Amino acid sequence: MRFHFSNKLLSLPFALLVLGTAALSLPQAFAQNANYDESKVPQYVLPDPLVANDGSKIETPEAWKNIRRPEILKQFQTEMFGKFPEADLSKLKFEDVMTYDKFLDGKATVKIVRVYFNYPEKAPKMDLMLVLPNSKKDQPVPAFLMPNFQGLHTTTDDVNIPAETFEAATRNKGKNPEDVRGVAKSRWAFEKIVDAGYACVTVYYEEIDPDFDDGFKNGVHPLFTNFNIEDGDYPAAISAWAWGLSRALDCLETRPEIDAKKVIVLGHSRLGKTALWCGANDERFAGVVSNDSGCGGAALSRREFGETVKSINKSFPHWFTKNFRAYGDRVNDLPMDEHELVALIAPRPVYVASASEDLWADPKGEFLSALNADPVYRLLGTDGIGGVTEQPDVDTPVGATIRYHKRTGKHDVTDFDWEQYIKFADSIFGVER
Ligand code: GTR
Repeated sequence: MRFHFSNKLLSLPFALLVLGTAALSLPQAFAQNANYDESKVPQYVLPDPLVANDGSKIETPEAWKNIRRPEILKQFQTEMFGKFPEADLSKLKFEDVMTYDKFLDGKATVKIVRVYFNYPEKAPKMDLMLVLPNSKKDQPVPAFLMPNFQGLHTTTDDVNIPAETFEAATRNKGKNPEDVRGVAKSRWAFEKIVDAGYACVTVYYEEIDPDFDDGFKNGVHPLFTNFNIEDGDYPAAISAWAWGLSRALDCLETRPEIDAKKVIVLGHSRLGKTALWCGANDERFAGVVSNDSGCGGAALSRREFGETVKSINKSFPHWFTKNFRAYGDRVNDLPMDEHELVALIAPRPVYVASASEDLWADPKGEFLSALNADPVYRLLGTDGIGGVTEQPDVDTPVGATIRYHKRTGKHDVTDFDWEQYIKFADSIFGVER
């Protein structure tokens, strides 16, 4: 980056601002200069999920299913995330790698199952870590599927969990794998999950597609042979990660330990965007949880509060399609907005969660997406967001088939979040406690 200063411009505050900003990463600089003032949110009109492209009203579940849902799905594919490729299931192979039945002082068994996407080629592959409740041995259990950010062994201090997936970790380059063992453990409430009778399945997301802009050459992208990288709707990184999670479900469908009709896909932050997109495309998932997914996830693009379409495309060009970049200065021209991403999950239960200090992800915009998906959920015969009309106070979960909370605190996944997701799963699967 080069700066040209005229003498007139080079005032001390300006120079400090430029130097200060130059020392920051691109996302940090955007975050510092973003709008966090509710009174500056522009006027906007949301696209109506129940009005078809030709202007006709969608009044029946059949019309939603056959006309409107495909239209909205196509808008997200074309303008935002890219296509969601079909899988060549004949190329998938699953291999048991490890079983360890003394996890959590014997409360749980960890199984690691390797998924080859393109067998007999050994790469790319991903390792799924299944944390299974020993109290439910010999019976299939419902599961949360949640990708992790830094490798399987960062979810726990237990040295029996191998650090192999670390190799793929672009985030961890140059570090000793053991130095990051357990660094993310506060995000993984394994004990609460297995105590409640659920399994938790995780995969290191960069095994599916490394998270940097390499022109879509690495990860699973070489398998997307039916698509042209130059096309504006080429499946970008979020589509690739979501596609990988669908392949994880393919694998879980073969596992006697898991009730694959009862899998909830859950993700935090960029992986919350991924969970929403995965659940929108893959209707086998019984429910979806978006934890602090923000811009490109649950937050409405038109609010331009916190992270914006313009800044996210500059910071992370590889997450979205080329077509999405054109909307940076004209979000109102997007044919869709993020409430319709939530609506694509209908009638299946969805949970949108925010954190009070996570203004970058626009908690209010996340809530408004959940709220504005309600008409679709109601048309499909569910109780939608359960009559909620206002964003609730902190730490007050609300809703019905669509749920929402704003937890006190920062951008993170905490025990409070997990307690709500377990209750959400209980309600979906009819578990009484
Ligand atoms: C931020 C990005 C967000 C969110 C987050 C994350 O830098 O701006 O959209 O995805 O990263 O995934 O941790």
